[in-house]
Amino acid sequence: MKIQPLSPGRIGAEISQLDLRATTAEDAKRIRQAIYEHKLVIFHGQSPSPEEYIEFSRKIGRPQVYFQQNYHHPKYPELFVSSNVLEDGKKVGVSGTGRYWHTDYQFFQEPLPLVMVYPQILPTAKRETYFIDMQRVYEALPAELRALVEGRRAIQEGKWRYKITPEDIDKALVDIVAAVEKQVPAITHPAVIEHPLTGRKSLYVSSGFTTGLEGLSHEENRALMAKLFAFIEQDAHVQTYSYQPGDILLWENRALLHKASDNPLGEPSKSYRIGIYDELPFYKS
Ligand code: AKG
Repeated sequence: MKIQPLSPGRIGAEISQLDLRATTAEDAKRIRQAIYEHKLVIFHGQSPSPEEYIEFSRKIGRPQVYFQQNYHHPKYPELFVSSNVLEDGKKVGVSGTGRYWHTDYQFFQEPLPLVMVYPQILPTAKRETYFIDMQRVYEALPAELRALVEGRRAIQEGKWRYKITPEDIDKALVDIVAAVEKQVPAITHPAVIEHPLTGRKSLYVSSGFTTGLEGLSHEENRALMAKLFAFIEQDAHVQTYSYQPGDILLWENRALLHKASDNPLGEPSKSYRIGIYDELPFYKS
């Protein structure tokens, strides 16, 4: 197995000379080290079956079963399915996920440390994932913004990203929102987190889930969030990955924000995602 960092300044490393199906315990250990070091690892030319893909995730950590069932593959609950392709005339998973800046499960007390994406059907127009390195963003944060976030807790809310399901038909929006709020109430995490192994600090906010900082007024938060997200999401911070058939990406949510590309022509698109717990605290407390 060979680990080759991308060119200087780029996030990630390519891992070659490995068939994921034959990953040994020693390979898995090196892959995990590479994730903590490079934040993103890229495998090319892979073709594991769903069972083999899940088996690989078990070598890296503990695969997650997503909290909402409508995202699950009907046979393999560990597979979070993003697909607009009917199978046997039936909808499978959710058609298009994560098309906004976020980091997975940020609105849970226990966020998801690692995530892996394996596209099954690539639309021809584009299939990309965009990344922002929040460790570098933290280091580059202007002093004025840094002073505002340092030592504060950020409010994280998942409810605005809830996807309407067939069971919601005939329900009032106010009742749907109340039910989602009950399931995923707003929570807080430190606005700046420290990596449990490397000690590197990340700015842990996203325009997808973060609605403000605790202790600030609504108006102060509106102004601050607009400034923060404009700084974070500037083009110079964004790295694009364009998928080729057989690619699998695995990255660390402690360090990176990500966003999936949209599908402008509505072409067939399908991906299997697996969230992975690495059994480390998400951040140093
Ligand atoms: C998500 O499902 O949360 C994602 O962001 C997936 C990213 C991708 O599929 O490109």
